[in-house]
Amino acid sequence: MHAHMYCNTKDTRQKTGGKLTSIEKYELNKNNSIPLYYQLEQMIKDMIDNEQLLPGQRAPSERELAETLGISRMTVRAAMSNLVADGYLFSVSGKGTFVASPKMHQNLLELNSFTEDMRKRGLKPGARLLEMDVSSEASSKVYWVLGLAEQEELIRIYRLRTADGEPMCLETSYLPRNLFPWLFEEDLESGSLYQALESRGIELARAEEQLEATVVRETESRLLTVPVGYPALLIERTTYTRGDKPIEYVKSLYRGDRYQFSVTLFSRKTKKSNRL
Ligand code: 16G
Repeated sequence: MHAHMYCNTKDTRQKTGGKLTSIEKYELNKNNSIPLYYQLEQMIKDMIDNEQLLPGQRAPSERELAETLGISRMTVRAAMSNLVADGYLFSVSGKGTFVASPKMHQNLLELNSFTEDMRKRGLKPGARLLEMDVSSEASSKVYWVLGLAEQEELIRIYRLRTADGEPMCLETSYLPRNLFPWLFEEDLESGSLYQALESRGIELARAEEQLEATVVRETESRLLTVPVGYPALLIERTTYTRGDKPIEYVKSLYRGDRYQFSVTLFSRKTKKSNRL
């Protein structure tokens, strides 16, 4: 049974002769101030969470939803297109709308490499090395963050990261060249940058990250295989060694439809008291 702000469950067993289909269990609340398209979005997200709709399964059609819930097709269309834009559904032209795979859930408290992160999920990590060069023209911020003078050389690594072959994010990493001259010999397509660093005795201790909402631009759209203007998350990371030396500055553009980030927050009082 569900109890939601947007819909009440309705027992239609009498009407359907004992069969209770998933949409028929729901009823949108037409008298409250929450727009119907929004209520419908929540309802479909809920059906996905409850596994009434499974990844790869066809979503109920526009007509079916409109008729069963007694709302206009325009309202259904608005909800469905928002769910597509947010990555919960995807449409295949001529075939219909389907439920997307769940978003990647990344815990912001762990310092993981992309490779580790994908392996933990049982996915095959991959990379396409788009560019790798020695750069002396990065923005002043990069030099400042890495504690370098502006004439010093940086190694710039631009990679498209994939999970089971599907593009996930675009990453541009900068590392001081004088510390890692051997990096050019590493295989950064099938291998891991962090593993390469660790195998040379460089222990990564912490990273500082900033997250920002953005949209996908043209070149990125081709590489990430999503339309221009698609929602994305821009993450800037500075990674520090055990000796607290900043050794990596990365800008990553994650597909907004495939990622979800989470963090656990503690109350300031938690440390002082263990009371419930
Ligand atoms: C993650 C890191 C990135 C690092 C990469 C190393 C974020 C936002 N970024 O993608 O800073 O360079 O892992 O991955 O988490 P690799 O060891 O698989 O090459």
